[in-house]
Amino acid sequence: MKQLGNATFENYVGLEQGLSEMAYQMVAHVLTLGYAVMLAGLFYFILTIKTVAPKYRTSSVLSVVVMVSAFLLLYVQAGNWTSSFVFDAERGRYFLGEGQDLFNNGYRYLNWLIDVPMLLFQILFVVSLTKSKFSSIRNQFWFSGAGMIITGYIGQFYEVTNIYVFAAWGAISTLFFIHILILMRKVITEGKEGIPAKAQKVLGSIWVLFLFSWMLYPGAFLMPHLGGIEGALFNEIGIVGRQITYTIADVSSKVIYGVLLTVVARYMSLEEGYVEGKEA
Ligand code: RET
Repeated sequence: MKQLGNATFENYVGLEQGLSEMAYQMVAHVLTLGYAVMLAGLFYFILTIKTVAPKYRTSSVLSVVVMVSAFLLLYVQAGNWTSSFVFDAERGRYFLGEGQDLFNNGYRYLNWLIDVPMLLFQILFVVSLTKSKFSSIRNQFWFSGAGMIITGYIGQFYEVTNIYVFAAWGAISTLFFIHILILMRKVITEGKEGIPAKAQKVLGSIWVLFLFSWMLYPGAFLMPHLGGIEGALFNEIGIVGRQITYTIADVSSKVIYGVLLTVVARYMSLEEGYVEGKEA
């Protein structure tokens, strides 16, 4: 019998049922789409930096940091996928390759360890807090951001071998997540005070986008058990579903979020009389 240790469910499916051509390719393609979008976003944030007043530019710089790290890690994640599974012509399916690396989503988690604090920090350079202290919110964002990711990272190793350990780490991670949601709501509510109506509207959309996109991550974490424990999604549908979910979440929480923050900063810059190219 083969021993897969703490491998994630993708490997168990790849060992026993194998993957169809369509499932294997859809994952390869969606991972490639993910890093391609990050590269495109990188250019967007560099090229639009001068459309906002200097005090808002740290937000664009942080988006650049996020794009570079996400591009590299998603590129490696895609390589991990294509090297883990090998096509078996006799059975007409892809199976876990003999002597190859196993597949693990850990690259993503370590990417989030950089990106989550950056994304949370970023909004503080666009909005002005009316009651809360910048340093206090920043430190709480970083503390809970890192806590959420590290506990989730440990948990994901147990998704097949020990569902209780998996659930326990997931629950601790969720507590940090709730703390982040409360903080973000506060930041957006305070940030809306006294800014132009158009900017207020976009900030409102940022809150909705934030809620939607960040909730997708725990969904993808739970994916193999969403159709019942080792149930209806413990197969290639769950595998493809997980990578599509992660990709939608990544594009929304990093790229679209950054674009919307640039739009808010642009409205505020115009309101403050900033004219592109005419800097003091
Ligand atoms: C985990 C573990 C299970 C419980 C929860 C999680 C939340 C993850 C989140 C990740 C956000 C990542 C982002 C990355 C952008 O680069 C860790 C899956 C609640 C919310 C925004």
